[in-house]
Amino acid sequence: MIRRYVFGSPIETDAVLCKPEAAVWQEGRLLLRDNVFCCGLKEDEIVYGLGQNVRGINKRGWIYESNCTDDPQHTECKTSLYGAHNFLILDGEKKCGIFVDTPAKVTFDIGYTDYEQMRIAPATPDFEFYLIEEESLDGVVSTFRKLIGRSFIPPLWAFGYGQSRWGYDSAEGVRQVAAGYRDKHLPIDSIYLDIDYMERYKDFTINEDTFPDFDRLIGQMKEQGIHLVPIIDGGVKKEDGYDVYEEGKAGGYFCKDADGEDFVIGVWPGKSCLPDMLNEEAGSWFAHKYKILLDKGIDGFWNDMNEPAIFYSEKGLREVFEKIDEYRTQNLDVDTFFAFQNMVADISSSPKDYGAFYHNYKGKRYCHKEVHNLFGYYMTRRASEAFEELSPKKRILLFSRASCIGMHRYGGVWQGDNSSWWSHLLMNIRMMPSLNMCGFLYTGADLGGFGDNTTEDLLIRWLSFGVFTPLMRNHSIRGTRMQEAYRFRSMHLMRDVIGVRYKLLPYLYSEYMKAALRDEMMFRPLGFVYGKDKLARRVEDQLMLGTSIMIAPVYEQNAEGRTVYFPEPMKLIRFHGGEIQEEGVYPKGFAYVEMPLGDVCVFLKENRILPLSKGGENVEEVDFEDLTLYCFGEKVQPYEYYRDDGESRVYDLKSGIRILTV
Ligand code: MIG
Repeated sequence: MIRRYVFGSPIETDAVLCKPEAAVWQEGRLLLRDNVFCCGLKEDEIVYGLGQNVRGINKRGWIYESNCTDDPQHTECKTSLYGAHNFLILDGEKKCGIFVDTPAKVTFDIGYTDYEQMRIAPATPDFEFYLIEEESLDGVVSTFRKLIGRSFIPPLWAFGYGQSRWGYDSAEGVRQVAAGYRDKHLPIDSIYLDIDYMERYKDFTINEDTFPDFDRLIGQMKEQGIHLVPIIDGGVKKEDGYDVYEEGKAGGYFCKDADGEDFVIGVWPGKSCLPDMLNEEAGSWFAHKYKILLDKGIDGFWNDMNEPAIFYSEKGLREVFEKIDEYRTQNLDVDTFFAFQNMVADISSSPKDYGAFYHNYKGKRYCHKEVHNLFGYYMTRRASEAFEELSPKKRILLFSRASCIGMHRYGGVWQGDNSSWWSHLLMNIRMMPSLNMCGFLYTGADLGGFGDNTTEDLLIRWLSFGVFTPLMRNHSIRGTRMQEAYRFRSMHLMRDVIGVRYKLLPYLYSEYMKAALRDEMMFRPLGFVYGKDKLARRVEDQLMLGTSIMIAPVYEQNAEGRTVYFPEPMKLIRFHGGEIQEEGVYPKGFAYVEMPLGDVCVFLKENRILPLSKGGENVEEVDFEDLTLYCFGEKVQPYEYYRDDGESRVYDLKSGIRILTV
């Protein structure tokens, strides 16, 4: 059951495709006071959702904000990351979903001020509010997902392993990475190009000095079964003679300040302008520039800096310099020193700047701050819509850093600038189901960690979880320890682990596609499946993956195994040294399971089938028909195995699904 309420005059986000008729607000469990929705939370009530955010799968006990933010310090004290995902689920006696549809900020106080209270506060009085009630948690999710439309479907090759780094600054460097993998028989399907490939960070250009003959590089990679995936940034360098800038200026495609002048910000290339992604004409103009790369044979992109990140605005910078001059002559004391210091530190992505430029969206002018959360969404949507036209037959890989519900139809998300910390591996695990609820199925984190130096064991453990995430990409920031798999002493373990991905691929793709086409989750918290089991509901570090298996990754330094909670009897399937070992059945309850570095363990449910392939060194090599079916139990249920060509844009559950039996 869905109820839709309209408050004030909301700005359309296009998050919901088919809107039920609006109802008149009636107080039930939720009370509305001064634009704040409040309700009590029962002692054992769990609150799920909010997509990409800090902290647990159960969001209770903290305060969150939906406010797309470029902040690379993903610490527990934060309240938002790159996405604005305003959907949550109350798992009390009744199961109830809540979606606040607005492009502006919303604050979710989920038992932070008072553990027994939830308060949802939209920043403006104009928004739509959806209440969903269903029998089960899965039911709430699928009703919500039907409302917001089918999730993005990437090409099959995008389920392969990818290597990335900010700092592959020449074609030669990229060739070395490819050779590093291929020579050592480490499986790989893609190499990502960060801003290094561009000429002075200009979108849709290629640095001719460091990447001469780019077309040849793409061809050489293709021959080795590797896709190159370039980055595209949200800001366009302001430079006379640069065709993208000139066209954007002439066409009036950039966001304007209050005086109607192009709003100038500083990002990677220095002074830049922001295409008005929300505007259909401007956004589509920008999106058609991807054709320059598509024409070269590129078939995947990642959209970055689209919160949008702003290092500084021209005006903000001027003000800071003026203020600094004032401070120069002062005796900086406890008040003035920190004010002085913060003034420079707070110059980036400042609320002041977000309030200083405008969009032309659906025929109206809006200040950016009113529609802030739509920028990354629309950048990605416009690109995706252009791809349908430019590549009608072939799917194109696309994922974004900033997002908002609605964008899930057009692309995936990566989880942004995490760090090489064990706690961020755990955060990656927890974010998967939360994002799935909100429609984001194609997602993953920077494996090994983006910021700070990784370690061999952290990378192996992170890859051992990454083998399950649809986006499986190792990425890191320049200046840190290199983290390509071939650089480590235990390269053979990396090979084993990455190899597991390719054995799992038929199952993963099948589960992904069923989740997408049926509006379901691929990763579920245990409480979704074992809702009556009090212990299962509290598990925050194990996940159900599809219909057949549970996973319980190791996320602690020096651990040689871990305690696993079994909500029902399950059989351990262990990937070890390139082999697949069937081990014992664990009864319901807790058990310590040995998981030495390099082993990947999955736990198979009774009477379910896990199909595994023989693997391969890239997706193309995997034989999706030559499967071994693993199972145990007396009444093994048939497995719905989904397959398609992995490339065309026609999806059909009926013709795609085949029943596997033992
Ligand atoms: O502000 O392009 O999240 O993945 O390597 C840094 C450089 C800009 C942020 C992305 C990261 C990428 C980096 N970018």
